Amino acid sequence: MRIFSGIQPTGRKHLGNYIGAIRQYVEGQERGNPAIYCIVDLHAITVPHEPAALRRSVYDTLALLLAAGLDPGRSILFRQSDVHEHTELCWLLSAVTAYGDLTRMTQFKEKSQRQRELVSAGLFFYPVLQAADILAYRTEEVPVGDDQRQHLELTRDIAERFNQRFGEVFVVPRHRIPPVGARIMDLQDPTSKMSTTAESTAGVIFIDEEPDEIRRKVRSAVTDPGREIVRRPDKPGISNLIEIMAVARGVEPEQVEREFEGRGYAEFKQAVAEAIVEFLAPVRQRYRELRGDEAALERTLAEGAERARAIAAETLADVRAAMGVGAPV
Ligand code: AQP
Repeated sequence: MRIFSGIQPTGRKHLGNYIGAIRQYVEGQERGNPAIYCIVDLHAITVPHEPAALRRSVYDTLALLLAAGLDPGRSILFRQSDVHEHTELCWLLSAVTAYGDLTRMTQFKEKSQRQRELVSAGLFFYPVLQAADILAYRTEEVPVGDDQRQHLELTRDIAERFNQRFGEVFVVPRHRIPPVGARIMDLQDPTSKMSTTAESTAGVIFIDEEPDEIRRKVRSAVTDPGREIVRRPDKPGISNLIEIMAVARGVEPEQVEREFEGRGYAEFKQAVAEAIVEFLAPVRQRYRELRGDEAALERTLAEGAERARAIAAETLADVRAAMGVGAPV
């Protein structure tokens, strides 16, 4: 079962990225699957960015993936812009992408509204490049958080439309969204997802956050009226903390609810904070060790790109042939 997923090199990664996505990447690898993980710098330039910071962020993200447990000996880790097949495939797929479908993408609507500067055409085209990333590897399973559900549906539609029109070239992939922790919410606004581009970082826990800062942020997390520690639609703050704690401790959310039945919010929050600190400590430690050696990180990316290119180039040759593009082979 081939697995593929992409992660943006945008700023510091947060607990939502870790629980919703990165944790699943490692599980995919541990299940013994051929897994490919791509740091999508070409997606990151769809919003205003600083060139030098983008370069550094690629290394930050790779160091984090390695610290979380990805092993370049077992999984392919590479930088998107090193494999040109992604951008070519993006253009070829545009021929079977419905403009109307792109206009319905909620992520574009949200992000374009928040943009103070230029709303780039790249931001609009983002899901087509994402489809190219996934389809280039004939991926079967895509581990992602819940916010990527709609983009994944579009990828499937594009693959199906292409296969119908030009013959069976693509595998139609399916998403893998975790049953618990698929949408970690902002601690200050538990009706919005924890996000890199949140207006304030007060409700965002970063993976490399100092333990005392984690404690402070969890202590001031918004909770709900009432006293019960249960997951319920009218208790988004407490529900979010229960899910976070369940994942951090590796137990079911029901177990957390049972343990804290009849106990107060303050005591619960303190326990949640300690669970997060413990959960992130080994990653934070390894991240610090790995981040310093940029030459080693660059070597890992270069090796990964070579292996990725070999797979993507084969798919591209089939796509070009099926579409009648380029010289006959
Ligand atoms: N809050 C979240 N809960 C669970 N999973 C999440 N993901 C993102 N936020 C949450 C998942 O993380 C993976 C990588 O996301 P990305 O490459 O889009 O990274 P990002 O842009 O830095 O993350 P954000 O926070 O999602 O940024 P904004 O909000 O600015 O777009 C994906 O699999 C995603 O589902």
